[in-house]
Amino acid sequence: MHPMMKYIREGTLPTFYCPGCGIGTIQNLFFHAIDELGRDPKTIGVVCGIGCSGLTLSPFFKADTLHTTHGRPIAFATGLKVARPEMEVVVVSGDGDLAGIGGNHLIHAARRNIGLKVFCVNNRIYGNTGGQVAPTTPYGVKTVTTPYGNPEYQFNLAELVAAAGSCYVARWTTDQPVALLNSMKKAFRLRGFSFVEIVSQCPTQYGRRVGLENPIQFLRYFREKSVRYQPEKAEEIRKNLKEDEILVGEFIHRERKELTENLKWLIEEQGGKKE
Ligand SMILES: Cc1ncc(C[n+]2csc(CCOP(=O)(O)OP(=O)(O)O)c2C)c(N)n1
Ligand SMILES: [Mg+2]
Repeated sequence: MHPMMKYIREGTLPTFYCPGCGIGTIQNLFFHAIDELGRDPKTIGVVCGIGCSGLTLSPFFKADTLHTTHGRPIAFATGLKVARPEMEVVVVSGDGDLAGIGGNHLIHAARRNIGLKVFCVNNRIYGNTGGQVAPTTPYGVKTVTTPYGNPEYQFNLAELVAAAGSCYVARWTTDQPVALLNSMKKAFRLRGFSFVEIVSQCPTQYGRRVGLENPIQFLRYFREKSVRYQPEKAEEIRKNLKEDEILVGEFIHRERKELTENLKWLIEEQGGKKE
């Protein structure tokens, strides 16, 4: 038996993903991350949104997985973390779910520094619903809803969440599995809000519209276009970054007191006091 099968809920394989989808790599890395950390799935609560990426861990992961509504996994996860602060609460969902309809929840969770581990699968499109434009779709790309090319500019998710106050922010593509695995593990070790943006290939809905319908070719594209972030050269790297290049690396790693710790202090230390 495959060593990761112990984490898979019976009857859920094979997955329903298109051939060459990046989500398989992400599932594999997630299971390796908890395995290497020796985590008991009973201590992890997973909250999922709607979309192909929203299904990364639900129904597959044999743990408490809460499948919620489109755009709302962070809101549900906030409730879970506040009610059960000892749980490690993980949110896995897509760019459309977390940054489109759910964008406000994302930035406020980062600002509050609630201890969620958010893994955002950014395939730059609404994949599940047939390839509509997302707030992460690059300028000029043709989608179902932008047949003449996207007239808008995309969000830089990692920088958005870093500016909002996240304790840990990293971005990798599915072509950097070891670095991505390490970032997932780091997110598990940290108490505060952690955000890992995973730029992933969607050969079916995104790739075929930009000439990357072959998944191998897609991964090669990620390799060629990835530029490694170095904090000591941040300004120079950002200045020289081309429109189509992908800045990858760890952008933020800082400690701040986490929201449920602040709430505990409020209840225990201040709860009995009255003005
Ligand atoms: C309130 C609501 N609006 C719209 C939808 C339709 N819908 C389902 S998934 C989705 C987009 C998902 O995109 P993303 O989060 O990027 O996931 P992907 O499928 O690309 O992995 C949309 C618009 C919905 N289910 N609920
Ligand atoms: Mg998407």
